[in-house]
Amino acid sequence: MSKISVSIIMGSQSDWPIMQSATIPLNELGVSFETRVVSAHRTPDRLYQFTSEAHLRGIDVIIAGAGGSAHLAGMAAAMTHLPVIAVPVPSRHFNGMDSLMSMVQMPKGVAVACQAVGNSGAYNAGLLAAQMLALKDDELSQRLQQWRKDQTESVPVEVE
Ligand code: RP5
Repeated sequence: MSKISVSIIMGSQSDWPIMQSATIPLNELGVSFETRVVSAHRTPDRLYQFTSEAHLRGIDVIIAGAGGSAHLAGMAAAMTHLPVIAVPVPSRHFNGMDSLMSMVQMPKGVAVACQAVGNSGAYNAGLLAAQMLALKDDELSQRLQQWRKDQTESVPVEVE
C-alpha cells in the first residue's frame, strides 16, 4: 500500500454501511485511504480543521457522504481546493432525494462531483477517486485498465 491519498468523510457513523462501498474498488486497486466522521453541522470545527490540513497531509481526493440536508460535500469543497466527490446517502424520510438535491445542485464556482444515491454511488466514488489518482500514477493506471477488462469479461453473454 502506498501513502494515504483518499479521505472518506461522512456526516455520521450511521452513513458507514453505505460509505463502506467506496472502499471496495479502492482496496481492489491498491489505493490507500482513511475514514473519518466529520459533520458540517455537529462538528463544524472538525470540518474546518480537516479541510485546512487535508492537502498538507498528502490527501489528493476527498469522498464526502451525507444524508438529509447533505451540505457536507459542498462545505468541504468550499474550504479546500482538493477535488470533492459527493455521495448522497439514503435518508430516513425521502429515500435520499433530499441528499441528492443538496449535493448535486451546487451553485457555480464551487465544484462537487456528485454520484448516484446509495451503495452504487459510494462504490463509484471510490472508483472515480482511483481514476483521478491514476492520471499521475502509471502503475495504478495499468491496474485500473486491467480491472476494467476483468469487469467486462465477467459479464455473461448467456442468461442463466
Ligand atoms: C447527516 O444526518 C448524516 O450524514 C446522516 O446521513 C444523517 C443522520 O445522522 P444520524 O442522526 O444518524 O447521526 O448529518
